[in-house]
Amino acid sequence: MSRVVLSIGSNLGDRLAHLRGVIEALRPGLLAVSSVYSTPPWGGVPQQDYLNAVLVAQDPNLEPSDWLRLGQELEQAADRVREVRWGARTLDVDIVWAGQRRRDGEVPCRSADPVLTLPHPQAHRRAFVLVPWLEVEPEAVLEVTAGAPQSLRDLLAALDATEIEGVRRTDFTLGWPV
Ligand code: A4P
Ligand code: MG
Repeated sequence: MSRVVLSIGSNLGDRLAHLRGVIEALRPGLLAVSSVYSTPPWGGVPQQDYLNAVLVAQDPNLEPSDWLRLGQELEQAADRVREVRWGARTLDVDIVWAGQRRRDGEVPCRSADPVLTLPHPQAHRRAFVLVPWLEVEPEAVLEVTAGAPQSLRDLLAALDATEIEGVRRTDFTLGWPV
């Protein structure tokens, strides 16, 4: 049993349709879906703006590695081609955070494995992740350093104001909850 926070993004082709495809595929396990944000490209590769959103999902049968595989299948279904790191893509699905449900509560997953690094090593530096995540989980915390949880609000406040201003909420809808 795991609960995950996913960041989804697209800046090639029918961007909104690519994001909506993820919602359709994950609908049974979705707990929350943020607004759709228009965001300038992060990472220094010149490319067109992205549409980004954050989802929270849960499934009794999926482990964090299953969510990664599912995300990669969705990327492939959107005809994603792996070219430049941080370059343009039809669909990017990143596991920002994962928690394992235990009898005594939920334990955040930590992993330095390059195949699945948790929490996502760039999440706290990215306004395009923090702004939509804050919208759906205002009380969430992220342990950038193990044992030192920080609120999303504090992490966001540490980013450059121009980067935060670049993340703009749109009127697009992803068809969730209906
Ligand atoms: N991987 C390890 N940990 C994770 C994780 N937590 N979630 C591995 C997802 N994947 C993870 O990813 C490379 C490898 O990372 C995978 O094999 C996976 O096993 P990739 O998707 O093949 O390559 P990539 O996406 O080009 O590289 P990278 O470093 O994952 O880039 P990101 O972090 O996905 O960033 N700007 C805006 N505004 N909005 C965006 O959505 N996205 C990116 C991509 C760059 N700039 C952006 C956006
Ligand atoms: Mg990725």
